[in-house]
Amino acid sequence: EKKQVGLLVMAYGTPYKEEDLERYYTHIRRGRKPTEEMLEDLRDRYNAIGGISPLARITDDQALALQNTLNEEQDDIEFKMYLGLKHIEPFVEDAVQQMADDGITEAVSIVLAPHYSTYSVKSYNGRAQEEAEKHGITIRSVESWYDAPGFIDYWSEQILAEYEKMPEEEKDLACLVVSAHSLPKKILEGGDPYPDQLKKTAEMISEETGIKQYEIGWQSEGNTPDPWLGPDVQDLTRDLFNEKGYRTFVYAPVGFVSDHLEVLYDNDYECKVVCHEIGADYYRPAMPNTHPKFIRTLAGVVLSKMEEQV
Ligand code: FEC
Repeated sequence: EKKQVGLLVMAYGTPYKEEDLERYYTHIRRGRKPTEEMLEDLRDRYNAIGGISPLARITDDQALALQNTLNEEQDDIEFKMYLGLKHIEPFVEDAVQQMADDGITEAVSIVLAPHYSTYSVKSYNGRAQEEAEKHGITIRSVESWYDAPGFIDYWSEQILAEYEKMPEEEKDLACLVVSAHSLPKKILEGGDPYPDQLKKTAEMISEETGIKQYEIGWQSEGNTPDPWLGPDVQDLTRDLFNEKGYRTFVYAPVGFVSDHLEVLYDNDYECKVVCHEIGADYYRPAMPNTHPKFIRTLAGVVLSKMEEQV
């Protein structure tokens, strides 16, 4: 009889249908309702990518593929997957409650975001731990996997595939923009590792691909008065064009793992518009989604976590 272990897969969440938009946005804003104007602006962005985001389906597929890969790759444990979302149901707490109802006492968790920050991964893990304690469930939580070799390999291959499309003289004037979601600058006061982890991901990709012309950027910053981590990828694009003479930009939003609003709109629409305006070429490698190499990488990360002493 195999040991049963809960596999808590946590991710951001997205509206399932247009009517979910307001409560979803309100949850992201910690309970403060957005103004009609803010809501309209967000609705327009979703409409520009086809109405709703493909994220819900992709997240489901990733979580299921991860469970199946884990169960195929070893014989001692049967992993049973529970999906827990940050901003819409099934919430992280719902998933842990369901584990308790199913009699799970031991679990491992992973967030579908590679870099650790007090704003993102810490909050997912904290919510999971708090709920788990109520039910006497032990959860081993993966904190980050931004440097997992398979993850670096995935991006390196996809990025090189984009460079393959360019004639030699275009490559010489191309810049790789490695980015993650911006966060309020105040995270830096507490020594948050987020910016360093993004830098490390970029360095590892540069080493593996041999691409030396690369820059770090931040994207998708929120609509709040706080100062956010910069440079923003759009400003960065203009500056690099003007100051360094780059004529081609390859965007690698490595802080995300799926095709969703922040990539399909913020990169594929907004960055593309900037490139168009200045007369530069735009490339964006494919997101990991359920690519087998990516899912196997996550499975490896989960299995290493299981081997650690609790
Ligand atoms: O539906 C979709 O396809 C896109 C889902 C989506 C992902 C995502 C990832 C991250 N966010 C992070 C932080 C923040 C902070 C704020 C914020 C605001 C929004 C809004 C939408 C939204 N986020 Fe998000 N984010 C996604 C969607 N995010 C919609 C609200 C409109 C807007 O500001 O654009 C600002 C909160 C505030 O206003 O106070 C902070 C981080 C990630 C990457 C890590 C992760 O996936 O957890 C960090 C996907």
